[in-house]
Amino acid sequence: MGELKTVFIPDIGDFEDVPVIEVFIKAGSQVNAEDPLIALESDKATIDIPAPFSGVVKEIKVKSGDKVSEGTAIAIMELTEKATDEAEAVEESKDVEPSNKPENSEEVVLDKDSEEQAQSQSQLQPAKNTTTAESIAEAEQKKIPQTDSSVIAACDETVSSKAHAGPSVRRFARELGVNLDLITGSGPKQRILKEDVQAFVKAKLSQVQMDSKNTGMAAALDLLPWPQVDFAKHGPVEIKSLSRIKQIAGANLYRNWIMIPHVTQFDEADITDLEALRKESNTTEKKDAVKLTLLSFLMKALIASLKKFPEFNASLDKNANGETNLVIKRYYHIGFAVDTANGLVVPVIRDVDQKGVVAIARELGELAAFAREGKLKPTQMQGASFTISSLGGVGGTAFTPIINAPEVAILGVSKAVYKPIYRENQFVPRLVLPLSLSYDHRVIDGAAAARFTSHLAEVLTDMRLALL
Ligand code: CAO
Repeated sequence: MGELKTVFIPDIGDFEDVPVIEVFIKAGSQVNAEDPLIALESDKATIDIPAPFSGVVKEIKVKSGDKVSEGTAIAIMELTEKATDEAEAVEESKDVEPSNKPENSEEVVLDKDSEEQAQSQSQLQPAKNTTTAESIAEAEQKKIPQTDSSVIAACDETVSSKAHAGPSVRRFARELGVNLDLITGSGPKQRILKEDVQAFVKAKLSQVQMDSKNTGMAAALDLLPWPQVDFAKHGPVEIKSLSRIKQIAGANLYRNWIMIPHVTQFDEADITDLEALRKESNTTEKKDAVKLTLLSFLMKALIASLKKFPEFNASLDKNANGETNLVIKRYYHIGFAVDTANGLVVPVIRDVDQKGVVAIARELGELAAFAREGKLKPTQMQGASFTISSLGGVGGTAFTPIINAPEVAILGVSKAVYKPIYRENQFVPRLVLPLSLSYDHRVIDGAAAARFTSHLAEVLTDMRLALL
């Protein structure tokens, strides 16, 4: 049997008669040095009291609700061999460096963590080569706008004192300059773990990068700086990082929105007959046949319009002399936006002009399924000459899609609805499909856009025109 040692409440600063709010150990539990034994809640802070050494808990001397002060016995532990060394090391370090003793008890047992902490902190580093926590905190403090003060107010213990976190996590947060009050813990009883602090810092760093991009852009365009709001001041917040797809798509959308002078042309197509044909085909086709979707007919109709108006199937390009040319594509690869759980992806059906509606519908279904399962290959998302974004299955009457550079136009489609259309001296119910065509005004004039959507509407109304 190993040596029995009593663990006492260490120096907890000026606190006296602090209530025990949680006991983490049970008689017989194996405890490692630094594992929290009990949690105390003073009027200023939630403090975890960690085990000073590893061992087996023999007897617990406190329970929830007890009031304790420095020197109160917490438990009797049987030291393991490893623990004997640790206990001696703790004693020695106290003897050798009394002047280094931290001001409050939370820090007494923290030094063993420092190497591990430095490692995790270096993983959080941006591109720089420095590895210390100080450099990150310093960088963070320089980068985070000063109005966001509560994020970097962690050194002020009164700010984050109510947060439920252990001493090593508190110190980790302090070193990084993080206000624990802004973090929702993922541990038991929302205890803040080191990983929560790391995730928070990571999210903040990417926000800072975005902010500095915005600041650069704002300065270049002589815009007002982006508003800096400490949202947590106004109510509870949750920080969520964006999916990889959203980050990539977002950067592309941002560039395209800023760099392309967009105009959106709205129109409507009477698809009553087309829908009747589609429904009939779907019922008369064999059971295992592919379902013909509106989008597959739309792609076919689109090819007729792109052939009639080639500048919509084109890209701007600079030649070696820096002159801008229009590259008109004689291929028809159509991208279509797919809504997935992780964000928007755009698979591409190649050579749509050479395929029938059934083949297009089959490929549409397969690519949309791959997109949702995250199985699209990069080659299946490349080479589009024009893109369609269909929200028809979702709803809405119109929208302004963002052009997928280097294309020069994108067709948005909303939900078809029956409308009263005036024909031969009377109103008749017709199924009307809303079209929203965004185009690059450097390449396409408004009149050309109106002609394009009118033509597309005509083809959708009478698909025989697609054969001509
Ligand atoms: N009007 C009315 N109904 C429509 C319609 C339209 N324009 N388009 C589709 N529908 C109907 C379909 O007929 C289908 O109904 P049934 O099952 O009764 O036949 C239902 O809506 C669902 O269709 P769907 O959306 O699953 O299939 P689809 O071929 O029309 O579209 C796809 C496939 C991949 C484009 C679609 O699933 C999708 O992801 N759309 C979202 C695209 C998007 O997010 N765009 C926004 C980009 S900008 O942020």
